[in-house]
Amino acid sequence: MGDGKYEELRSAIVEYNNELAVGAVKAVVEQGLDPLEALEVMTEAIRDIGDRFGKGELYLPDLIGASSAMLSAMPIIDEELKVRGTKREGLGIIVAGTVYGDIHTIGKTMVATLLMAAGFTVYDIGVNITPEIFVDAVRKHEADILCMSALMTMTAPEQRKTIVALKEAGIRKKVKVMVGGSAITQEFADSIGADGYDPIAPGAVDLAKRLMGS
Ligand code: B12
Repeated sequence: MGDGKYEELRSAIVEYNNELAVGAVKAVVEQGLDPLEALEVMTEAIRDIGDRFGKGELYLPDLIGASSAMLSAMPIIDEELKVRGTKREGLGIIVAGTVYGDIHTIGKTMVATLLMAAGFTVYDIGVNITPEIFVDAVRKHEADILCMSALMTMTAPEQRKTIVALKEAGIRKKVKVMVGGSAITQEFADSIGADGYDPIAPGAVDLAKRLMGS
């Protein structure tokens, strides 16, 4: 993949340029190139950024910028995969979001980005997400894991409500639930019947792998 076909796409991620990322992925599709290769290029670029963040060479805004560029291009890749009838190989499908009443996005975006970089397919559905919207997203994307973030003591109970909503929708057994955010503790996670908790984003990746049995 070092033959330059995807150079613009790579640049879009490392330059945190959402518009360029969308344009580059559209060009990939128009040229009939492989959307899975494009995804791999973006994943490699974001992995580099994640590594440099880990070494202290880059900072949180870099991680968020790269993640935002990748996320803006993802719907086009997904659409093309659907058209081609291709199933994306990967570690698993994850729906991620911050709970209802809570607009803190940074930690959730970090977790989503690191999960993506690790090879999971991640649908980051944003912040202020109601239990109903979480349930719909889990159904729509046939998620293996639901990843919920909550930063405030006032919003932490929304994670419990979402787990109840998954049960009521009859899909609790089909999806693993992992929870986090600075308002959450292991004790709380256990008390609401979550499948896993971790206090830090890199731990979230190991946790997701464990939940997938890999
Ligand atoms: C930045 C910030 C904001 C920004 C958010 C910007 C944005 N777009 O995200 C703004 C200014 C908008 C904001 C608003 C508010 N905030 Co604020 N905010 C913060 C602050 C300073 C940092 C949060 C943050 O981004 N941390 C960095 C990230 C990387 O950490 P993190 O989210 O915890 O995520 C890490 C882990 O928790 C984990 N993780 C996260 N999610 C998940 C999920 C899973 C599954 C796993 C495994 C792990 C995991 O991985 C991440 C990386 O290690 C905190 C202070 C603090 N100590 O947390 C207050 C804080 C969270 N805010 C607080 C409050 C009260 C508010 C407001 C109500 C203030 C107000 N009066 O308006 C509003 C709430 C608005 C709303 N409805 O949500 C309180 C909450 C108190 C509480 N315990 O309930 C805090 C703790 C500040 C304080 N000490 O009072 N806030």
